[in-house]
Amino acid sequence: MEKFSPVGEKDVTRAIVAEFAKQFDDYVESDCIIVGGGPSGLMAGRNLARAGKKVFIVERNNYLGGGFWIGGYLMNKVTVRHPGERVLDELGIPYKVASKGLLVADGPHACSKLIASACDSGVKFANMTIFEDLVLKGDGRVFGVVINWTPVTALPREITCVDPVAIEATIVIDATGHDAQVVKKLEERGLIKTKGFGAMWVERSEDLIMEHTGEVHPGLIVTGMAVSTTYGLPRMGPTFGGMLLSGEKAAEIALEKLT
Ligand code: 48H
Repeated sequence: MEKFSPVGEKDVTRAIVAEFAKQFDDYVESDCIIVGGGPSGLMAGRNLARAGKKVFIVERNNYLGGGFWIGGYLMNKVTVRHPGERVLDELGIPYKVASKGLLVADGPHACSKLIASACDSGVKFANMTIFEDLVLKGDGRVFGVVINWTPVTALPREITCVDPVAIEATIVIDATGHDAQVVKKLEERGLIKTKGFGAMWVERSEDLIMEHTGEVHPGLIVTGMAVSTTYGLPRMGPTFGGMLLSGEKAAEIALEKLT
Protein backbone atom coordinates (compact mmCIF):
# COMPACT_ATOMS: atom_id res chain seq x y z
CA MET A 1 0.00 0.00 0.00
CA GLU A 2 1.32 3.50 -0.82
CA LYS A 3 2.65 5.40 2.25
CA PHE A 4 1.37 8.84 3.22
CA SER A 5 3.76 11.72 2.48
CA PRO A 6 6.19 12.50 5.35
CA VAL A 7 4.69 15.85 6.36
CA GLY A 8 4.63 16.68 10.07
CA GLU A 9 2.74 18.79 12.59
CA LYS A 10 4.38 22.12 11.72
CA ASP A 11 3.60 21.63 8.03
CA VAL A 12 -0.07 21.00 8.73
CA THR A 13 -0.29 24.05 11.01
CA ARG A 14 1.55 26.31 8.54
CA ALA A 15 -0.67 25.21 5.67
CA ILE A 16 -3.78 26.17 7.64
CA VAL A 17 -2.46 29.47 9.03
CA ALA A 18 -1.03 30.61 5.69
CA GLU A 19 -4.19 29.80 3.75
CA PHE A 20 -6.49 31.37 6.37
CA ALA A 21 -4.41 34.57 6.56
CA LYS A 22 -4.19 34.91 2.78
CA GLN A 23 -7.93 34.48 2.32
CA PHE A 24 -8.92 36.73 5.23
CA ASP A 25 -6.54 39.45 4.04
CA ASP A 26 -8.07 39.23 0.57
CA TYR A 27 -11.71 39.29 1.76
CA VAL A 28 -11.25 42.16 4.24
CA GLU A 29 -12.33 44.10 1.15
CA SER A 30 -15.15 42.35 -0.72
CA ASP A 31 -17.79 43.31 -3.25
CA CYS A 32 -20.47 41.85 -1.01
CA ILE A 33 -20.58 40.63 2.58
CA ILE A 34 -23.56 38.42 3.40
CA VAL A 35 -24.41 37.96 7.06
CA GLY A 36 -26.02 34.54 7.53
CA GLY A 37 -25.41 31.29 5.66
CA GLY A 38 -28.98 29.97 5.53
CA PRO A 39 -30.88 29.28 2.28
CA SER A 40 -31.42 32.94 1.33
CA GLY A 41 -27.82 33.98 2.07
CA LEU A 42 -26.30 30.96 0.31
CA MET A 43 -28.47 31.49 -2.76
CA ALA A 44 -27.62 35.21 -2.92
CA GLY A 45 -23.91 34.46 -2.48
CA ARG A 46 -23.92 31.70 -5.07
CA ASN A 47 -25.49 33.89 -7.73
CA LEU A 48 -23.26 36.89 -7.02
CA ALA A 49 -20.13 34.72 -7.12
CA ARG A 50 -21.30 33.12 -10.37
CA ALA A 51 -21.52 36.65 -11.78
CA GLY A 52 -17.86 37.13 -10.89
CA LYS A 53 -18.26 39.09 -7.64
CA LYS A 54 -16.12 38.66 -4.55
CA VAL A 55 -18.49 37.36 -1.86
CA PHE A 56 -17.80 36.67 1.81
CA ILE A 57 -20.46 34.97 3.97
CA VAL A 58 -20.20 35.53 7.72
CA GLU A 59 -21.89 32.75 9.74
CA ARG A 60 -22.03 32.54 13.53
CA ASN A 61 -22.42 28.74 13.62
CA ASN A 62 -19.78 26.19 12.75
CA TYR A 63 -22.09 24.84 10.04
CA LEU A 64 -23.73 26.48 7.04
CA GLY A 65 -27.33 26.01 5.92
CA GLY A 66 -29.38 27.62 8.70
CA GLY A 67 -32.91 26.18 8.88
CA PHE A 68 -32.60 24.41 5.52
CA TRP A 69 -31.06 21.22 6.99
CA ILE A 70 -33.92 19.92 9.06
CA GLY A 71 -36.94 21.49 7.42
CA GLY A 72 -40.21 21.18 9.27
CA TYR A 73 -40.76 19.78 12.75
CA LEU A 74 -37.38 17.96 12.88
CA MET A 75 -38.56 15.66 10.10
CA ASN A 76 -35.75 16.35 7.60
CA LYS A 77 -38.17 17.17 4.80
CA VAL A 78 -38.41 20.55 3.13
CA THR A 79 -41.18 21.82 0.87
CA VAL A 80 -41.08 24.27 -2.00
CA ARG A 81 -44.10 25.90 -3.64
CA HIS A 82 -44.25 26.56 -7.38
CA PRO A 83 -42.34 28.36 -9.00
CA GLY A 84 -39.48 27.48 -6.61
CA GLU A 85 -38.78 24.15 -8.34
CA ARG A 86 -36.86 26.11 -10.98
CA VAL A 87 -34.11 26.59 -8.37
CA LEU A 88 -34.27 22.94 -7.26
CA ASP A 89 -33.74 21.92 -10.89
CA GLU A 90 -30.88 24.42 -11.26
CA LEU A 91 -29.14 23.01 -8.16
CA GLY A 92 -29.81 19.39 -9.11
CA ILE A 93 -31.90 18.73 -5.98
CA PRO A 94 -34.21 15.72 -6.37
CA TYR A 95 -37.83 16.21 -5.28
CA LYS A 96 -41.28 14.67 -5.44
CA VAL A 97 -44.59 16.33 -6.22
CA ALA A 98 -46.59 16.30 -2.96
CA SER A 99 -49.67 17.97 -4.44
CA LYS A 100 -50.43 20.50 -7.19
CA GLY A 101 -47.83 23.30 -6.93
CA LEU A 102 -46.08 21.76 -3.90
CA LEU A 103 -42.78 19.86 -4.01
CA VAL A 104 -41.09 17.94 -1.22
CA ALA A 105 -37.34 17.23 -0.92
CA ASP A 106 -34.88 15.84 1.64
CA GLY A 107 -33.42 18.64 3.79
CA PRO A 108 -29.87 17.28 3.99
CA HIS A 109 -29.74 16.59 0.25
CA ALA A 110 -31.18 20.00 -0.67
CA CYS A 111 -29.00 21.88 1.81
CA SER A 112 -25.74 20.14 0.92
CA LYS A 113 -26.34 20.74 -2.80
CA LEU A 114 -26.92 24.46 -2.15
CA ILE A 115 -23.78 24.74 0.02
CA ALA A 116 -21.72 22.87 -2.58
CA SER A 117 -23.03 25.10 -5.35
CA ALA A 118 -22.11 28.24 -3.35
CA CYS A 119 -18.60 26.85 -2.75
CA ASP A 120 -18.21 25.79 -6.40
CA SER A 121 -19.23 29.30 -7.46
CA GLY A 122 -16.40 30.81 -5.42
CA VAL A 123 -18.12 32.10 -2.27
CA LYS A 124 -15.76 32.26 0.73
CA PHE A 125 -16.94 31.78 4.31
CA ALA A 126 -16.04 32.90 7.81
CA ASN A 127 -17.88 30.51 10.11
CA MET A 128 -17.95 30.67 13.90
CA THR A 129 -17.88 34.39 13.21
CA ILE A 130 -20.61 36.60 14.58
CA PHE A 131 -21.90 39.88 13.18
CA GLU A 132 -21.66 42.52 15.91
CA ASP A 133 -22.23 45.84 14.24
CA LEU A 134 -22.23 47.84 11.03
CA VAL A 135 -19.70 50.26 9.59
CA LEU A 136 -21.65 53.45 8.79
CA LYS A 137 -19.92 56.46 7.25
CA GLY A 138 -20.68 59.89 5.90
CA ASP A 139 -24.42 60.32 5.52
CA GLY A 140 -24.99 56.92 7.15
CA ARG A 141 -24.32 54.60 4.23
CA VAL A 142 -23.29 51.01 5.09
CA PHE A 143 -19.63 50.33 4.30
CA GLY A 144 -19.04 46.99 5.99
CA VAL A 145 -19.55 44.92 9.13
CA VAL A 146 -17.94 44.48 12.52
CA ILE A 147 -17.26 40.84 13.42
CA ASN A 148 -15.88 38.72 16.23
CA TRP A 149 -15.25 35.03 16.93
CA THR A 150 -18.54 33.48 18.07
CA PRO A 151 -16.95 31.73 21.11
CA VAL A 152 -16.09 35.15 22.55
CA THR A 153 -19.82 35.76 23.08
CA ALA A 154 -20.09 32.56 25.14
CA LEU A 155 -17.57 33.74 27.74
CA PRO A 156 -18.56 35.73 30.83
CA ARG A 157 -18.32 39.45 30.09
CA GLU A 158 -16.04 40.15 33.07
CA ILE A 159 -13.26 37.90 31.76
CA THR A 160 -13.42 38.87 28.10
CA CYS A 161 -12.34 42.05 26.47
CA VAL A 162 -11.86 40.97 22.89
CA ASP A 163 -12.35 43.85 20.51
CA PRO A 164 -13.94 42.94 17.19
CA VAL A 165 -12.53 43.76 13.75
CA ALA A 166 -14.24 45.29 10.73
CA ILE A 167 -14.36 44.12 7.12
CA GLU A 168 -15.44 46.31 4.22
CA ALA A 169 -17.78 45.76 1.28
CA THR A 170 -19.65 47.80 -1.30
CA ILE A 171 -22.87 45.95 -0.45
CA VAL A 172 -23.95 44.14 2.72
CA ILE A 173 -26.85 41.65 2.72
CA ASP A 174 -28.81 40.82 5.87
CA ALA A 175 -29.65 37.09 5.59
CA THR A 176 -29.81 36.43 9.35
CA GLY A 177 -33.33 34.96 9.30
CA HIS A 178 -35.98 35.71 11.95
CA ASP A 179 -33.63 37.93 13.99
CA ALA A 180 -32.82 40.40 11.18
CA GLN A 181 -29.71 41.20 13.18
CA VAL A 182 -28.16 43.63 10.72
CA VAL A 183 -31.33 45.66 10.18
CA LYS A 184 -31.83 45.70 13.97
CA LYS A 185 -28.48 47.53 14.33
CA LEU A 186 -29.96 50.34 12.24
CA GLU A 187 -33.06 50.27 14.43
CA GLU A 188 -30.92 50.61 17.59
CA ARG A 189 -29.65 53.87 16.12
CA GLY A 190 -33.10 55.14 15.18
CA LEU A 191 -32.46 54.78 11.43
CA ILE A 192 -35.26 52.30 10.73
CA LYS A 193 -38.27 50.77 12.48
CA THR A 194 -38.76 47.00 12.18
CA LYS A 195 -42.19 45.42 12.64
CA GLY A 196 -41.41 41.81 13.61
CA PHE A 197 -42.58 38.86 11.52
CA GLY A 198 -46.29 38.16 11.41
CA ALA A 199 -48.34 35.06 12.13
CA MET A 200 -48.32 32.20 9.64
CA TRP A 201 -50.19 32.65 6.37
CA VAL A 202 -48.55 30.46 3.76
CA GLU A 203 -50.57 31.63 0.74
CA ARG A 204 -49.56 35.29 1.19
CA SER A 205 -46.12 35.04 2.77
CA GLU A 206 -43.74 34.22 -0.05
CA ASP A 207 -45.17 36.64 -2.64
CA LEU A 208 -44.84 39.41 -0.06
CA ILE A 209 -41.25 38.41 0.74
CA MET A 210 -40.42 38.64 -2.94
CA GLU A 211 -42.08 42.08 -3.20
CA HIS A 212 -40.17 43.45 -0.21
CA THR A 213 -36.73 41.90 -0.83
CA GLY A 214 -34.46 44.83 -1.60
CA GLU A 215 -32.36 47.71 -0.35
CA VAL A 216 -33.59 48.70 3.09
CA HIS A 217 -30.94 51.38 3.71
CA PRO A 218 -28.14 52.71 1.48
CA GLY A 219 -25.68 49.83 1.05
CA LEU A 220 -27.82 47.23 2.87
CA ILE A 221 -30.08 44.68 1.17
CA VAL A 222 -32.40 42.40 3.15
CA THR A 223 -33.36 38.86 2.11
CA GLY A 224 -35.17 35.75 3.42
CA MET A 225 -36.98 35.68 6.78
CA ALA A 226 -35.23 38.92 7.72
CA VAL A 227 -37.55 40.57 5.17
CA SER A 228 -40.62 39.33 7.11
CA THR A 229 -39.17 40.64 10.38
CA THR A 230 -38.29 44.01 8.88
CA TYR A 231 -41.67 44.63 7.26
CA GLY A 232 -44.04 42.63 9.51
CA LEU A 233 -44.92 40.05 6.84
CA PRO A 234 -46.55 36.67 7.55
CA ARG A 235 -44.30 33.67 8.15
CA MET A 236 -44.55 30.58 5.96
CA GLY A 237 -43.38 27.62 8.04
CA PRO A 238 -41.13 24.94 6.52
CA THR A 239 -41.50 25.95 2.89
CA PHE A 240 -38.37 27.34 1.30
CA GLY A 241 -39.06 28.51 -2.26
CA GLY A 242 -39.46 32.08 -1.02
CA MET A 243 -36.08 31.92 0.73
CA LEU A 244 -34.29 30.67 -2.39
CA LEU A 245 -36.00 33.09 -4.76
CA SER A 246 -35.55 36.00 -2.32
CA GLY A 247 -31.82 35.21 -2.26
CA GLU A 248 -31.85 35.18 -6.04
CA LYS A 249 -33.56 38.59 -6.12
CA ALA A 250 -31.16 40.03 -3.52
CA ALA A 251 -28.26 38.98 -5.77
CA GLU A 252 -29.87 40.66 -8.79
CA ILE A 253 -30.32 43.92 -6.88
CA ALA A 254 -26.76 43.75 -5.52
CA LEU A 255 -25.43 43.12 -9.02
CA GLU A 256 -27.17 46.22 -10.37
CA LYS A 257 -25.44 48.25 -7.66
CA LEU A 258 -22.07 46.62 -8.20
CA THR A 259 -21.90 47.11 -11.97
C1 48H B 1 -23.62 35.68 11.90
C2 48H B 1 -25.81 34.95 11.97
C3 48H B 1 -26.13 35.97 12.91
C4 48H B 1 -25.08 36.85 13.32
C5 48H B 1 -27.92 34.81 12.54
O1 48H B 1 -32.52 31.16 9.70
P1 48H B 1 -31.96 30.98 8.35
O2 48H B 1 -32.16 29.67 7.69
O3 48H B 1 -32.50 32.22 7.44
P2 48H B 1 -33.17 32.33 6.00
O4 48H B 1 -33.91 33.60 6.01
O5 48H B 1 -32.18 32.14 4.92
O6 48H B 1 -34.19 31.11 5.94
C6 48H B 1 -35.20 31.01 6.87
C7 48H B 1 -35.69 29.56 6.97
O7 48H B 1 -34.62 28.72 7.36
C8 48H B 1 -36.81 29.51 7.97
O8 48H B 1 -36.49 29.45 9.16
C9 48H B 1 -38.17 29.65 7.58
C10 48H B 1 -38.55 29.61 6.14
N1 48H B 1 -39.06 29.83 8.51
C11 48H B 1 -40.43 30.15 8.33
C12 48H B 1 -41.17 30.30 9.65
O9 48H B 1 -42.42 30.43 9.60
O10 48H B 1 -40.54 30.28 10.74
O11 48H B 1 -30.41 31.27 8.38
C13 48H B 1 -29.90 32.44 9.02
C14 48H B 1 -28.43 32.21 9.28
C15 48H B 1 -28.20 31.11 10.35
O12 48H B 1 -27.27 30.19 9.85
C16 48H B 1 -27.69 31.87 11.56
O13 48H B 1 -26.77 31.14 12.33
C17 48H B 1 -27.04 33.09 10.90
O14 48H B 1 -27.91 33.41 9.83
N2 48H B 1 -26.95 34.26 11.79
N3 48H B 1 -24.58 34.80 11.48
N4 48H B 1 -23.86 36.68 12.80
N5 48H B 1 -25.29 37.82 14.22
N6 48H B 1 -27.45 35.85 13.24
